[in-house]
Parts: sequence; structure tokens; C-alpha cells
Amino acid sequence: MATTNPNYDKLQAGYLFPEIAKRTRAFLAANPGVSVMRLGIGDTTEPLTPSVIGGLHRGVDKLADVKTYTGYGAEQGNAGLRAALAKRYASMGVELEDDEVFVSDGAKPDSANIQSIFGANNIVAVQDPAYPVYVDSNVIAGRTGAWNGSGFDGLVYMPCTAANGFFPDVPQGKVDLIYICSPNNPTGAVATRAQLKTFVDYARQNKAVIIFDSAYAAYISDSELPRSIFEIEGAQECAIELSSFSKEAGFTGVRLGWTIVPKRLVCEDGEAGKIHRLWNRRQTTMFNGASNIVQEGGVAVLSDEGQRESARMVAYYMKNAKVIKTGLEAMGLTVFGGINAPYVWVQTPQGMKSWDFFDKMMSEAHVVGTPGSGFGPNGDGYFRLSSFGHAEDIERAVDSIRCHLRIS
Ligand code: PL4
Repeated sequence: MATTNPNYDKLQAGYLFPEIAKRTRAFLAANPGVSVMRLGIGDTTEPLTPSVIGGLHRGVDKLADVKTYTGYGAEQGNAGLRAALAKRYASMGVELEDDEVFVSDGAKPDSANIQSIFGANNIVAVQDPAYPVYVDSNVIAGRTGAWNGSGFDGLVYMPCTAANGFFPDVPQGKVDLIYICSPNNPTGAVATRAQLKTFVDYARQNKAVIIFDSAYAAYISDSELPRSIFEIEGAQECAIELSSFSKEAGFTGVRLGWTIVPKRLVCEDGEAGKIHRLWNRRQTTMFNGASNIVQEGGVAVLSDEGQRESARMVAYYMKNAKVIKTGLEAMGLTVFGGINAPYVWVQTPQGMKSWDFFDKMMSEAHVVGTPGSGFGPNGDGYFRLSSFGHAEDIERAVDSIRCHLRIS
């Protein structure tokens, strides 16, 4: 008799983003003729750049010719793309071997799958609030107890609040896996070198592993801020980095990312090289490689011209972030993020619950955002607005908030 994985029963309601889509559909059904402005999901809207289109075309053309046709590629990614990614890290002062780079179909699947190479009894620490995949994948894997009304038993929540600048202190006790996202989704905070060093020191002392999500690294404009955890000395002994072409180059639908697993990485029962071997084993067993066409697009993103074009795309979205941030601040709202990150983290007025503010924003301003509580207990009382959108739509949404949202 087959049974289901009981850990799924511990998960809360629906996954956050489909839940928002469901509530938006319900609002639209109840309010015929009304249209909403979507600043909820962080999804790119601007077309791929000419270099990338050229790369994708090259990928297609190769498949049209028997001399260049390829079928299954290496599960770890094409050699050219791995080398180009390693070269990018070298330009940040990070020396990696090409085979420490694992190409994937995005940071979301890798951030969900990476936990599978670690022991079932590992204690997991997450920033609170955090991208929900880190928590849910560990709940499904059975590393937590039940939902206790405000969080999962057994999970270590590291509060990220206005008081600590949305970056946590290292855990008091011993934890084994630590998820850090910088630039942060959802708060828009970016960890400094000194802040990351506290975690690298902690992880090395405790033989813990940091899982660092740098999906928004391209949005950092302050040259003092680290774009990779490997810019911190010693991080290759204690960290894995997940990243993505999604937000840097508009690949949310194209699908391409990468994960760096250093060979020097160690943990309690894993000598240097073992974690790298396990991820290689996991990927070769359960993943058949990213699309060969898409990987050509990725190589194009990393070309000099591709990088210039991506920088313009990032600047476009960051201009939107500024419009949101300054518009809401002018209304008297307290707003964080939106400077080196594409998310604006809004404190709800009068301490409203996030979902109540979601309803209010939708019904009064017709703007969809993401309730902070969907990212964890410390997200309650906050609301995330995404700067991914056409500039005119973002301006329309901010105008609507200014004209219609009643905040006093
Ligand atoms: C909606 C910190 C967005 N359905 O595109 P990927 O898989 O390379 O990267 C996904 C990802 C990875 N890491 C972080 C992210 O914030 C994201 C994307 N998050 C958001 O609005 O928070 C899109 C969400 C998508 C999802 O569930 O990821």
C-alpha cells in the first residue's frame, strides 16, 4: 500500500506565490471591470538583450546542422559556460576550478535540492524572513517538526528586523546548515563583508555549511558590498553558492542558473572533496543538464557586450525601485531596501498584519504586492513590492497608491 510523505502535511496553506495569484483571481472575479497592477512576484518583464538573442540563435543553429548537433550534454553543464562562470568569479578575486561550477536550470531548483546531500538530522537555520523554498524544502525532507502557529519546531529562525538592519547575528547554539540570501529577498538588505565574515567564522568553528543565494548579485552597485560569499576569506571551506541568470539577464522563463560547490568545502563527517562529489553524484543521477540552446544564451550574457546590456537592464529595474521607494516615502511610509536590490520592503502602517495590508492595497489601490508574513514570522507587519515591471506600469502603480491608499 502506497502512502504519502507526511511532511507535506506540515506545510502551510499553498506555496506563497500561487496563493497570491489565487487571491488576485478571486478579487478580480468579485470586481468585474477592475484591473490590478502586479508588483507581487519578482518576475522580469523586459525583452532579452541583442547579445543574448544572438547566443540563443547560435544554439538553435547548431542544432540544425549535423556537424554541430548535440544531444544530451554534461549534467554539470557545458565546459564553455562553466569556464566563463569561473572567469567571472576570478574577476572578483575568487579562484575556482571550472568543475566547481555546476550549471543548472535555475537557483530555485538548486536551493530546494541542495539539502538532499546533507544528513537528515542536520539543524537548519534560516534568515527570518526568507525566500520560502529554503524552509519548505527542509520541511519536506523531514528536518523540522510541526508548524507551531508561528514557525516550524526544530528550525532555527534568525530574525532580520529593522533593529539589526535586516541581517542576523550568528546563531547562539550549534546549527549545521545556514541559508543566507544577499541581496536579500524579501528585505532588500545587502550583507557587508564584516557581516558575512561573522557567519564564515561561525561556520568554520562549527563545521557548519552556509548555503548562500546570490541570485540578485547583479543589483549591487556599491563596490564595497560583496557579490559573492567567496569574496570572504575562508568561505570556500564552509559555503556553497547558488546563483542565477534570471534577474541579471531576464532568464526567469528561459531558465539557467549555477551552483558553486568548492572542493575545499568540509563538514562534520565530510573531508574536503566529499560534498563536491555528493553534489556531482546527485546531479548526474537526478538532472539531465540545462538546455544546450539556453547555455549558449548564458555564454552570451557573460560576454563583454552581454554584460554591458545586462547592466542597462538592471539599471532600468533599479530606476523602478527608486520610483517605488521615493513615492512611498513621500507618503510618509517607512520603507527599506530598493538601493542595491530590486525589492522594496514596506513597513505596514499602524502595525497592520501583512495579509490585511495585502487586501487593503488590492482593494484601495488595485496594486498586488507580497505579504511579508509569507516569508516567515518576522515578515509580518511588512509588505514587499517588486521593481520588476515596465516603468510606466510601476509609475501608474505608485500614483495609484499615492492617490487611493488610505494610511491614516
Ligand atoms: C516566483 C532568493 C522570485 N515561481 O529563477 P531562478 O530559479 O533562478 O531563481 C529563483 C529565486 C532564487 N532565489 C531567490 C529568489 O528570490 C528567486 C526568485 N524569487 C520572488 O518573487 O521571490 C520569484 C518567485 C517563482 C518562485 O517560486 O521562485
